[in-house]
Amino acid sequence: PRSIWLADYQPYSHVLDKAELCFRLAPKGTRVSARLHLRPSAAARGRHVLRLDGEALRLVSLRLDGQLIDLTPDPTGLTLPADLLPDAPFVLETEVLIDPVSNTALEGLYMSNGMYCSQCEAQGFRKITFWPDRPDVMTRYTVRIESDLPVLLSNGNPTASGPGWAEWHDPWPKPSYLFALVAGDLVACRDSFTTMSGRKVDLAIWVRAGDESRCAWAMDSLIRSMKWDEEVYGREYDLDVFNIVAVDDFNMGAMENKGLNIFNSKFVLADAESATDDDFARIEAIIAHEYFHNWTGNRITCRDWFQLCLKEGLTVFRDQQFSGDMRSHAVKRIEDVALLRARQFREDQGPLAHPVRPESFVEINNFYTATVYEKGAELIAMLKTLVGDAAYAKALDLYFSRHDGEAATIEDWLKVFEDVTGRDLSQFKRWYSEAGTPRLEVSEAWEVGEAGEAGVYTLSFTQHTPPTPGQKQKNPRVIPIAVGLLGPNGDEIRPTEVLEMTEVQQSFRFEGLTARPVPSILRGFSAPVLLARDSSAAERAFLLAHDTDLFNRYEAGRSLAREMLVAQLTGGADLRATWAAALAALIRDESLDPAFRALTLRLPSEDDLAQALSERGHLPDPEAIRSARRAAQDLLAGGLSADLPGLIAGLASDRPFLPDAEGAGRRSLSAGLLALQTRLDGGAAARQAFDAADNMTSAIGALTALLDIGAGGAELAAFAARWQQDRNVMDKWFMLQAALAAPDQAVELVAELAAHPGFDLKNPNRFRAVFGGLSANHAGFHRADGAGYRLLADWLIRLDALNPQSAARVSAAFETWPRYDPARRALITAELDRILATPGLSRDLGEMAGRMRA
Ligand code: DPP
Ligand code: ZN
Repeated sequence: PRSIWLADYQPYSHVLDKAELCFRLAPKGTRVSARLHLRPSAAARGRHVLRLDGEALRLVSLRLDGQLIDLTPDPTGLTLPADLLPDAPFVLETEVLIDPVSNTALEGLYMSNGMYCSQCEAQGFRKITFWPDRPDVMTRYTVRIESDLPVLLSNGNPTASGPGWAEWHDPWPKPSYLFALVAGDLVACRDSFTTMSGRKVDLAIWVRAGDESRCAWAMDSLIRSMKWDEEVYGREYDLDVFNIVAVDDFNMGAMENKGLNIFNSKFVLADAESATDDDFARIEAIIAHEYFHNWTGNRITCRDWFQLCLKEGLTVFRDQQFSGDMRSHAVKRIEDVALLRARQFREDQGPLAHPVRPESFVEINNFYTATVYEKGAELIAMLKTLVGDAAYAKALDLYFSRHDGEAATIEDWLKVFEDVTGRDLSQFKRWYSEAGTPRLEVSEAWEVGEAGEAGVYTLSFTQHTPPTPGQKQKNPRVIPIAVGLLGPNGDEIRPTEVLEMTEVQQSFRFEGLTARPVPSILRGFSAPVLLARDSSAAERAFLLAHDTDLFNRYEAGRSLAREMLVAQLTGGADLRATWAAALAALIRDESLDPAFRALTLRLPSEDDLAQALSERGHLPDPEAIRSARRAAQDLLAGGLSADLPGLIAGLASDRPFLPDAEGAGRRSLSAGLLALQTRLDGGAAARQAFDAADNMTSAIGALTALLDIGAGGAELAAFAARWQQDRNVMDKWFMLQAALAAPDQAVELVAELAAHPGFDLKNPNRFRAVFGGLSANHAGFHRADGAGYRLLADWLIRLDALNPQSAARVSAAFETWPRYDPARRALITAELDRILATPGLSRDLGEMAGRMRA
């Protein structure tokens, strides 16, 4: 398959002035009629061929200005020769037949539990009808749907309906990837929102009968999102209705189609009994994310798919700001950075590393990555840090006014910041074009003053970015480094200041100090870099106790735990006592937010440790990592044994469950402590907690603690008996078992779960629960005989035949292979080769396996 290059971008030959679509829905033969009002673009005047994309379509008829024409499509579309086309506006009418029932790829129009549903991002619309399926071709759509199903939805505003039909008109020009259609037997949870200019918007969340009681949180989140975007970004909603639909079979989390967001049901439905605090937080964030796309993505869209980060990085940044405002900024930042490191840093260090704005792709679906999304959001955060809040706000206002209704680029985005601030951002732009995580080394110097005089403290930084696939040479980046200084007694003696590094090597002096300070570097994680600093365990413990920047306080604990474990695994100094004492003090400190304590209590994951070892040039041994990590948990549990029952009891509450940040924090710390207690009491407390749980968070916390010590059989059975009819809840049951099975049992257990009657290869959530669970089980997946690799490859090949996009996504479990020992490397690459040799392999999985193998 061919690579597509950013450098080859060409504007489209024609302008699409408006379009009318009619869908006559039938499960195996849906008839789609399209009328495209086209004219040659100014640049292409003087006749040009017209190329329309189209895949898996049966062309019934094609008419040009009413005249039937006889053309045969090729496998990827239809070309109308130049001599057929007028050099003036014309109307092209097509009629095609499509087969939603057979569409297991879940791209285009498909069926899920008797409901018709569409997914068009990135290139699904070409599976619905012949079309210029590219984001820079925007037009106004009128849609008619004919079906006996009671609920018929599309984008924009409803204009007319009758028995068996409905019509919709979207007044806002949009690219085809934002098209949506839903038809089904659905019920609505309704509310309304009055916008800042006083327009009333009807809100509806459409679900299956029986799920109405689980929509309240999503609706509440939607209303808060609409209000927040008005208050913080001045963005008002622009249609009479806003519809959300929940669907069980969905490749992504959710989709921001104009006025008709479609959601994976697990990111909509929630109540205390069936959803955890994490689910509630994720629903709030994703509802906000998709809503925020209405301006950052829909009103201003992307010129081409290389600009994906333009809408995704910015919208992730906006949803992170929103969640921080709704909850705790420090806690949210800690969680976001943990995710960035676990997924994006991992991606950057392996064969799938790519720039935030890639230069080429074979299948764009393979670039909906942590790099484009999460690192893309970090770039926005850095820009905001560099220019300041006021200039950021001005730049965004200019972006919205200058580019409303356009398909824009990263160049356009950076230009508004340059115009507002007068800064030259050409060096900053390297963050978009160069892949890889810069490594920032720090050294320090202290010059004591003469008697009675102040001393000078100097921080020196060196940046280096290792080569990534296709990019050997790296250039120095602009790195905002937020630094504060603490005095020997723990008081802050210099508040946070942002140092702006632009060179390979740079020093910064702090004058007028009376004693040697302790530096708190990269506060708030002010840049997505790897901070390499040889500081002592004592200094990390000091910062864990005193840092006034909560993120760096957490970071001190995390790095202390990591250094302690790395030392255990590589024969370094024994730091366990320092670590355990520092952490125990923090856990007992009831003046600290429980959510913060819960995050700091969490040890680096086994995968994090494998990454840390590999960064230092060691081969990670999955079994040894697991043992060292568990031994550390035992040590901590032992040290806290007298306090645990009291601490846990102190966190209990008689109030009914509320999914707020305060309650979530308490439950999170309680679950962390219960996991430690379970290592001491064989599961007695956890069993009690499971039986007493009146909400899903507490039940899952207890079950996790039990499974982690190899217990929990009875609880698993009880859980399944209660929830077997609930797809989303049962995903947790599948996932937890796979992720927490003992390493020597994980592969067999996962094979059994895949043979379970509840396993459904057509449901992406269930596949991810089972096989994402397997790859999250670090020691189990990396079993020395390669059985884990073999099992995953077998199932990826099977899934690929049905759903290439999901298969490709899960295949990234193999991306870490270069870290491991030669035997494991050989086993993984052999599985990648086996995948590559599969006849009929998809472009999606083929590109992923090929890049991992290159
Ligand atoms: N639905 C995905 C998202 O919102 C892709 N746009 O990020
Ligand atoms: Zn998005």
